Amino acid sequence: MHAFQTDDSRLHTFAYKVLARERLTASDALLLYRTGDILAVGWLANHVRESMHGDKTYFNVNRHINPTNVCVAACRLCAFGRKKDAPGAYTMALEEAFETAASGYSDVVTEFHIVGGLHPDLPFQYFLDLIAGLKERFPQVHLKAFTMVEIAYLARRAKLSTEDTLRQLKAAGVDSLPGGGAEIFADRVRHIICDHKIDGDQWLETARLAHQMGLKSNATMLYGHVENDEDRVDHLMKLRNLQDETGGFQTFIPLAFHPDNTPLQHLPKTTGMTDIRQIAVSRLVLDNFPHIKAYWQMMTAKIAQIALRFGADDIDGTVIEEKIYHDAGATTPQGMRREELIRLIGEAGREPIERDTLYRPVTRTETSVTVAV
Ligand code: V47
Repeated sequence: MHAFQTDDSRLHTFAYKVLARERLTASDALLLYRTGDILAVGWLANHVRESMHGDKTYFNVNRHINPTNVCVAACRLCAFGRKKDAPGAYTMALEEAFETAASGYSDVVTEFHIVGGLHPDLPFQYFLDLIAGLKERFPQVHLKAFTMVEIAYLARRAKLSTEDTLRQLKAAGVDSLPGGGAEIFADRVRHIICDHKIDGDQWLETARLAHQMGLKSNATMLYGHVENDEDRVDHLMKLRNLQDETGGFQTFIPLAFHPDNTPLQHLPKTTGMTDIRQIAVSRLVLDNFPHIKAYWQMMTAKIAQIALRFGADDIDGTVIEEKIYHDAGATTPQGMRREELIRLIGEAGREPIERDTLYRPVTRTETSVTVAV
C-alpha cells in the first residue's frame, strides 16, 4: 500500500490519530464529511479495514421475508407501507409466509431476514407462531427478525414490557435482530421523515435490552434526505457509545435514501461519492463495530464493489426478493446469485468469505454445508 498522502493539510494530524488507533472526536468526524480529499479519507478507512480484516470480505446466502406491508405509521421516507385497505396492501397468512420461505429454498440458505409493517390488528401470537413455524420447518436457518421499531410496537400492542416481548420472541426462535428503523436519531429529522416511529432514545434502549438478553443486532443509518452532517455525526456517536456499553452490535449499514414513490420524492438521490464517503466515515468513527456493510441492493453492485476498498468488509447477501428499496425505485436486481457475489468480491481484489449471520465461516462441499463454531 502506498504511503498516506493528502492535499488537505488538516488531515495530517488526523492521520496520526487513525494510525495510532486513537478514537476520533465529533469534530474529527465533521471534518471527514467536509474535506474535499475523499481519497485520503478512503485511504485511512481502508487502512483500518485491512488491519481488522485483511482482504476478507463477508457475504451470506439469505432470503428476505416481509410478512405484511400494512403499517399504521405513515413515514415520509417509506414507499413500502400501506394502510390496511389501500391498493397493494398485503398480509401473509402463516402458511403463505412458510411457502414464501420455502420458495427457491435449498440448504445453502443460512438466514431469513424478516421485517414488515406495524400492523394494527395482527396479534402478538401471529409473530410467535411465524417464528416458531419457520424454526420448525427450517431448523438450521438463522432467523434475523424484527427491527427495534417493530419490537417496541409489538410490546405496546401486547401490553408487555420490551424485555418480555424480546424474551418470548427469542424463546420462539428469533436468533438476532436486523438494524432497520434507526434512520437518524435527531428529533428534528425524525419529525420530518418518520414522525410515527419510536424516537431515537427508544430505539437505542430497545437495542440495549436485546443485547443484554444475548441477542446480537445490527444498526443502520438512513442518510441523504433532510439531515445534515451534525445529525449524522450525532447518530454515529450514539451508536458508538451504546456499543461501548453492550458490545452487541455486529454490523453497521449506512442506507442511502431512495426518494421515488415516497412523499419526499422531490429530494435528489445520493451520488456515488456521498455513498462511498459515508462508508469510509462509518469505518473510521465506529471503531468498536466489527463490520461495515456495503448493502449492494441499496448502493448498486458497482458502488458496493468500490466500497470494499473504502472501509467496507461485508456486502450483505444473495437477498432474494428485496421489497423495501424496490418499492422506492431501486433499479438493482431483487437478488443475486452466490457465484456472482463471489466474482464481485474477487474482482475488487478481496477474499470472499461466506459467513452465517454471526460471522462464522460457512464451508461447502458438493453435498454438505458446515458452519464452523
Ligand atoms: O429501516 C425504508 C430503510 C430500512 C426507504 O440488518 C429506506 O443486515 C431508503 O434495515 N429509501 C430497512 N431506505 C432495511 C434494513 C436493512 C437492510 C439490509 C440489511 C440489514 C441488516 C438491514 O430501509 C428501513 C429504512 O431505514 N428504508 N424506506 C427508502 N425509501
